[in-house]
Amino acid sequence: MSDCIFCKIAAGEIPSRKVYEDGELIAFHDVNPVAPVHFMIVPKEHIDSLESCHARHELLLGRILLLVPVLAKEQGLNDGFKTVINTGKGGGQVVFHLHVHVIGGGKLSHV
Ligand code: IU
Repeated sequence: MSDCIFCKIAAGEIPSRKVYEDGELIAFHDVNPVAPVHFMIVPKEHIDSLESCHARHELLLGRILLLVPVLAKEQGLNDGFKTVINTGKGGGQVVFHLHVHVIGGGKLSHV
């Protein structure tokens, strides 16, 4: 999507503090972190939200979730972390390109 900020970040058109990249996924630090470590994992394919995922995204979603603990460890989160997917306006989603937040390194709210 041409007007999607995360598509532009994924395409390298807008800079980000990248923590990981492969052919399908990119991970970068949140510009407005809510904890000492706060990054997100984003598919390069534009998918609006978790609600827009289909069976064909099963492998992609699995890859994202399996990458979470790997990158969390690399970012020094050895004592656990929180993983959040905001979905839809009612779920607090602001950027409508699927992303998984990984948050840790400080005192976190429950849920
Ligand atoms: P949400 O799950 O859609 O509510 O979260 C969007 C996040 O994207 C939010 O934490 C923003 O700080 C973050 N973000 C960013 O890291 N870089 C950007 O250019 C923009 C938003 I716009």
